Amino acid sequence: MKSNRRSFLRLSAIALPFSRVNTLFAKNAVNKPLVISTWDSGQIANGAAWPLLEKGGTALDAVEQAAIAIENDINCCVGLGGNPDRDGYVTLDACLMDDKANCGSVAFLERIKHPISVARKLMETTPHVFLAGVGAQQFALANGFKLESAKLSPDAEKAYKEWLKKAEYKPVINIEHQQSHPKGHGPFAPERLEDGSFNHDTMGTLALDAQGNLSGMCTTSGMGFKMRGRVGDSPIIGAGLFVDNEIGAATSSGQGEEVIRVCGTHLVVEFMRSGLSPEEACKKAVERIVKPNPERAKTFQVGFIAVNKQGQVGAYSVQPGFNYTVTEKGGKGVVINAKSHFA
Ligand code: SD4
Repeated sequence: MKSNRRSFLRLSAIALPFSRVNTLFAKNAVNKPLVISTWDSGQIANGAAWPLLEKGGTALDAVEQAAIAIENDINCCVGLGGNPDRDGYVTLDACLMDDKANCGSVAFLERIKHPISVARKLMETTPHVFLAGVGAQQFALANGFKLESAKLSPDAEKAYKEWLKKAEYKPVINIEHQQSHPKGHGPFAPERLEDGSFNHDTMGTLALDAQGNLSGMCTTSGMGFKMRGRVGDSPIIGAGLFVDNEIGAATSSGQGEEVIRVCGTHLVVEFMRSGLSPEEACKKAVERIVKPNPERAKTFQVGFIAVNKQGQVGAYSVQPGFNYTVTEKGGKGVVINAKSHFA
């Protein structure tokens, strides 16, 4: 199934101003169950998570189902249908974390349809937290996951061919140290796609279940046309995802390098621990990212979403254009535009 997620979901969602939604939430001492996901494509993720949450299922099962749904969808930025790296291979990163600080991650995983379920298997059946590359694939195959074709989805193939026309990669010693580039975020991948949209749409989902427990997941094919072997924030616990069942949970989307630098989602949760609301905590984490180089920050996007133990939600991003989807009582997803650092 191919979907132009942004346009389809915008039509199918009701956009409410953030302040109104938060007021609704604030009336309830604990607003549960609920599920929130990055972007308006969070409708797909939340739509898969909600039936479980509504029936009293666990937040962990709900976020895994959210990931599976979006990994099944053909889109630019999650799952095997996503854009490849600059050598033409789709490489997937995913992680999840539950209410007991159990976590599992996989990175640079190829030809496996549901990296999230490999991450969960790793979490539940081994003493380890993180597997990468060939080892992650071997682990998946040994556990019954099927090796999928390496063929690109038609959209990804088209986008890759387009990108190849202008790709100007030349191996340069220490190129990894360059932070700015006229074309966007470093020489590794374009900051924006041909149509002008930002080159990312990672799916991060956070759920608070009826028992009041939190879990989260993050799944992505990473930045399109990235360097081979490059891993972003998404599978890194504390960067792309963090859950502390006493406090809250956060996940991120955008330019992963910037999130890794500040241990972004761990920072958001720690700001909530100090008493900030989810939105305030996300804002402070964005400010931490922007502060070292405000000029450079004008060239990239990072967005955080967060939920606290009371079921209040919030988000903040570097650039305008970031949004997220909240599904709670009634099961209808609401898309909310995040406030941003730059106008
Ligand atoms: C990454 N955070 O790999 C991800 C990018 C993203 O869809 O948002 N991709 O850095």
